[in-house]
Amino acid sequence: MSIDTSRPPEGPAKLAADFKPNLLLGEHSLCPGCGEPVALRLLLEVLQELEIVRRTIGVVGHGCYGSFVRIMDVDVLQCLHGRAPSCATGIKRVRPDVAVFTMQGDGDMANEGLQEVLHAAARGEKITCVLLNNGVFGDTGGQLTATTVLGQRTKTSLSGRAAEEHGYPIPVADLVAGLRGAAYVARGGVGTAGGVAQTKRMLRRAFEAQLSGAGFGLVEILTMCPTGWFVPAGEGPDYLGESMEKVYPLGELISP
Ligand SMILES: Cc1ncc(C[n+]2csc(CCOP(=O)(O)OP(=O)(O)O)c2C)c(N)n1
Ligand code: SF4
Ligand SMILES: [Mg+2]
Repeated sequence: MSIDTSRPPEGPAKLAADFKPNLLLGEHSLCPGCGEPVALRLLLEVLQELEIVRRTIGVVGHGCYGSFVRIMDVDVLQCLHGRAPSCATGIKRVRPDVAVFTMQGDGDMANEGLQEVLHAAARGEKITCVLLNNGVFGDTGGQLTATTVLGQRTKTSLSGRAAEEHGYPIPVADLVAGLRGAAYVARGGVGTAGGVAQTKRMLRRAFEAQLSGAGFGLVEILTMCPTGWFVPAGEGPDYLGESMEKVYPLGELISP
């Protein structure tokens, strides 16, 4: 099918055209229906709207989102799996004038480096951690992570996660919200239009909390991984709502 580019686009195509991705250097290479590019877009929009693009440094972990370092026009470094909050701590302490964020998956943050984010929050580091939670190690083929919900099928729990065998899922945002040094903690999701708008507001508030010196911020974002979930791309948002959102309710847990 050929696309008539002489006419203004409608609907979702218009939404995409209206976005002036001057912070995006190219197309992402993630799967159709993946939620992580949506989260990236929200993050970039917030940096633009707060006018802090040129004084922001990101620290990216390892997962499918790791490839974003090639297409985002923001200063970023990629660190060892799970270690982003410590790298971000170092950057922020040396450069307190910049805004520092991490972008990590659930495998990266909750499996490989849970102590990192907990200690950074307990220390009250003035950084913003962004957790892209899809309940699987997406990049390595869809294995179970610490956030996989009970009953969820993954490559390493083909009959569904069972508490007796695999233990219970870890609610990262709830853990962090219980620590004194945390100033802003919220959980959003990109499975619905309302969730996308809410998540963007959360990201904005988290950066505002950092910029005002209030303390540590975490925004957990539930993202679709249709490939790892064994569902067609178009069914990812429904699956997200029926599985993960039931276990991980959306909303702000603490705010300044
Ligand atoms: C120390 C170490 N262990 C394991 C790996 C392999 N590895 C690379 S990406 C990845 C999956 C990350 O999953 P997640 O953070 O949830 O991101 P997603 O791919 O789901 O977006 C793993 C296990 C690695 N690179 N380094
Ligand atoms: S495997 Fe999952 S997280 Fe990775 S790009 Fe595909 S849909 Fe996204
Ligand atoms: Mg993951």
